[in-house]
Amino acid sequence: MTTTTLSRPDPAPAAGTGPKRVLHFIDGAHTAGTGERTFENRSPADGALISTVHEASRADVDAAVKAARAALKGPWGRMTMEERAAILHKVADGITRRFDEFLAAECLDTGKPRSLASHIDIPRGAANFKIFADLVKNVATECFEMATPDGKGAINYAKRVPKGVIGVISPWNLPLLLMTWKVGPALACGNTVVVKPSEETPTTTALLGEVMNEAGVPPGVYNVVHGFGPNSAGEFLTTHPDVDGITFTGETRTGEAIMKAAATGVRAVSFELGGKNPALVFADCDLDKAIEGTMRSVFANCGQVCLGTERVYVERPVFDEFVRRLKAGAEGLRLGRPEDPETSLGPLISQEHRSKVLSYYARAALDGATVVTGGGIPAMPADLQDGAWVQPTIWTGLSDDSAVVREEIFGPCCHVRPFDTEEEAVALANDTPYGLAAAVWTENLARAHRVAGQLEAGIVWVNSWFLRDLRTPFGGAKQSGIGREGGVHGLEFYTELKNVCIKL
Ligand code: NAD
Ligand code: 6OD
Repeated sequence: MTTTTLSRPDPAPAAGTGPKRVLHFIDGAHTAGTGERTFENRSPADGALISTVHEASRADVDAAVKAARAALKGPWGRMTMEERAAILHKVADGITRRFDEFLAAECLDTGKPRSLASHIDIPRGAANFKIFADLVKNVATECFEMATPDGKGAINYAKRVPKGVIGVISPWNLPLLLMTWKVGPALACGNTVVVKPSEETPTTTALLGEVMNEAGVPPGVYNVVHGFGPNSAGEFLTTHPDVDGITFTGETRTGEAIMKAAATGVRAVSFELGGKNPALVFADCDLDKAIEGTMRSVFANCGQVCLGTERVYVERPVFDEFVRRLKAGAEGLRLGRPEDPETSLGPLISQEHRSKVLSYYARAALDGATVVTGGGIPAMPADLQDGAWVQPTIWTGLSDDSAVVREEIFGPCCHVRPFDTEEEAVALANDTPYGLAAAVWTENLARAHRVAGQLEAGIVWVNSWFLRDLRTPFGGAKQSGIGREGGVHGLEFYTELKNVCIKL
């Protein structure tokens, strides 16, 4: 393996310097690895080449896992919880100190508006380390005293120990946020990690390696390998026999493939998967709030949020007004470059994803939808012609069994359908194989409790969206996930519970 002395891959090439290389981060150093293949990272906004990314070979993944194993047994494993927590606070501070670099890198890779990433992605990247560093220090375990025949008794107490080397596979929609959402608790619990970020968004994982070194995280605790899924870094990592657990965020179908890989060696998995999330808008809601929240839940991050709304059910008396106002909101969105403060909607992540989203736009027309607004490719200025732009889109009139209403699209679009009774609304919302999130808009407190209790979802928002205390459980029901991360709930995956029985 060739280890370069490159201090870091510059995520935002300065004007005139051209695209950079993004390397793996193994055992505390950026490295090109042994893999002979590279791939291009292109801007979704204008198609320009951002960087050339090295693709990990099986040997590179093996080197990363070995480094993680050595660090687990070595310095990281020997530290006290307090020492590890103090270092993770420094990691969070390092992200905050280099906020602008992270922001530029994330916006370049994803095309998302700076206004969004500066409020959500980067602050949460830092918070994900602090919250779990603080949390693990306050977790109690159980203790039972028991009687024994000799009358002297015994004490049983449970102890949480790190699970080991954790494979982290993350998606492209909120790259730093979702990757650190796993790395934070994994490291706080004393594990070491090998991260395989999405091939679409490699840069902030590489930059985080720099921050880890600056914060004093020992080499080998945090490793990154780049590449794709099948027959590439993703598969090499999930099939590696020395990885103790795999935490994955991404599509449900990918989760199935990873679960098969994890079956060999009976490794634990934690999955945050896809969704087809409903919003229920009752006539007794505050319509201003419902419109504002639904606008965000449908169009934020160009609809590429797993928790986003793609199915809106509106009680008939307010249906026409709701559709009219949502249409006005969608048509008021400003598509543009991430750095333009006026931009409220960026592009989709790639041309490939745009083709998928546009295939649903075509399918909606074929299935007889009324296109309230959008439905195609927007006219963009000459310098953005090669970007992955789509129009924000609203449909009505589709049948409940249309693929557009049943399948996750992951684009800036939704179908709006009227309902007449609360019972009908709940049945429609639950008519999906997914169970990630739901939103309920009502001013009736009893109804809010009643409906939230019946919805089959990991999180139900009432009169809000994307609002969440990070100490709460996060995950999906049905095909939207396995397990819960967040708060103490993540400890079920990131630690092993050991019982110690002491005969007195
Ligand atoms: P994806 O499943 O295509 O890819 C996610 C990651 O898995 C990438 O790093 C990819 O390279 C890797 N991968 C793909 N095939 C693999 C394989 N066979 N073995 C190992 N790794 C493999 O998902 P995506 O397109 O990056 O993200 C969008 C999807 O993620 C949507 O379905 C969305 O709902 C879901 N998502 C869910 C949550 C959640 O919290 N539930 C959050 C964000 C995104
Ligand atoms: O907020 C989070 O912790 C989280 N996991 C959000 C997921 C968003 C999906 O795109």
